[in-house]
Amino acid sequence: MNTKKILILDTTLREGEQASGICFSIHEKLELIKQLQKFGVPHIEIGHPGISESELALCKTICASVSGVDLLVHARACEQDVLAAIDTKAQWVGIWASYNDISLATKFNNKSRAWIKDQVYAAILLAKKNGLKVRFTIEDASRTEPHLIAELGMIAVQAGADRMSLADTVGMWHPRDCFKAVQHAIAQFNCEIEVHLHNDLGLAQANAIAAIDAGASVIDTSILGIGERAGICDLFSISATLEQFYHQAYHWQASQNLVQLIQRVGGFKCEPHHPIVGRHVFTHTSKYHIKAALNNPKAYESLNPERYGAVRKNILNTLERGAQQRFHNTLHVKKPFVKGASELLYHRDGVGARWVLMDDRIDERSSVYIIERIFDKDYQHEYSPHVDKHAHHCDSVFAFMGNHPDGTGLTVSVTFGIGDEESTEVFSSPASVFIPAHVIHSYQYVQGTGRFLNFVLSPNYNQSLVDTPQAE
Ligand code: HCA
Ligand code: CU
Repeated sequence: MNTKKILILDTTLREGEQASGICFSIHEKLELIKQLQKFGVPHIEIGHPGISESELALCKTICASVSGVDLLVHARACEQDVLAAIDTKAQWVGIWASYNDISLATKFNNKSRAWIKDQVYAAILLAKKNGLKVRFTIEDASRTEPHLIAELGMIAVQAGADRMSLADTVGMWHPRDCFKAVQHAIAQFNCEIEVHLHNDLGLAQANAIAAIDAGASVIDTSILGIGERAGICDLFSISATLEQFYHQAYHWQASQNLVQLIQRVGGFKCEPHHPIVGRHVFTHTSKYHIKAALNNPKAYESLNPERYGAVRKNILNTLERGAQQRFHNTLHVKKPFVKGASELLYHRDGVGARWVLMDDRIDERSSVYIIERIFDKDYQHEYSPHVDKHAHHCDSVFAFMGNHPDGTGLTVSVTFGIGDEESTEVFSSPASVFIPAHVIHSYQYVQGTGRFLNFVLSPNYNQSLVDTPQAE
């Protein structure tokens, strides 16, 4: 059995942010790092400082305020990106380049391999001269011929790279081929080997295990596997597997906090059947299973829920086929309530009454927040704005309905964006406005009577809020 230390490098903050619709604020990145550290992740990739001044500032702040974990920043093989990486004071820079024909044609404007080699050599040298540890990634390694991997890898080693990473950028490796590529790399490069594996075929973790068996010692993960397209290896599944088969240990009491946090700041839900951390993965449901598991849980369990801070449940599936029964068991009629703005960030009590129609207080199972504001008389003259600009991690909707039978009767304005990008539009009801996640917005009552409905795809309004620039 392999007893050497396998390092998890979590890249939720860089790769994870390349998942559709995800963009973390600085506070969220810091909170994610804190929780990842509690779980026992020793190495964290935090972002790509070369892409903009604001990204650089963000990485600098993180490096200045985080300790006890090795931080890595991502950089293309060019001077500008490496200088930005040096500026952040991170311990590690992850420099990357691709080298196969399709990359030359689509990413490098048909530049020559000699040119790429020069870029890589100079970038690594610059980073090393400035005291950084260097991971060099061969992007798209899975579609790169072995002799090309060897050629570019040797340049990186000669320039002083401390670790070589092979990326299955498009998620097409068979574990057998991944094994071979890592084996070659170990033989050729005489340094630590890392793997970055995309999950397009659902094989990311199988490839990770093949890579470890071939000698790789660093595995890239993200929380729940988020990343470009189908994402990469999931932190929890990999950690549990490393515990089970490779003598590693993690602090599972921190896992549910991580799940809650990524759901909130990522604006998505963990699948109930997600390995280790999903809410149904330690529940036995069929009669036969429950009976045996009551005798001895091992009858139907390979993993002990206690190890993962979870609780075993036996919930007999009494549902009969068809919706009737299902609704009967789960439907509860609850009372909405009137509530002032005091409970909401960025709000003040403006004109009109405000009802909470649904949230996690009305029904703890709710996945939506709905409020209604009723303008029962014309408030034109006493109007004062009652909501500042804000943004949610999730999509939301404004709906305006006037009191006339055809929905007319209410005039409002909606503002999107901030600074130079701000725009305001005044319009008459009936009107519905879809607000994508992360778009900064607010609305104002102008005149008339009617009602305003706000649907937010989160069970809790305050938790759905992104830290907006004005709020910092
Ligand atoms: C990217 C591609 C990458 C890089 C991996 C790495 C990949 O930059 O978006 O530098 O370790 O999958 O190849 O994520
Ligand atoms: Cu990637």
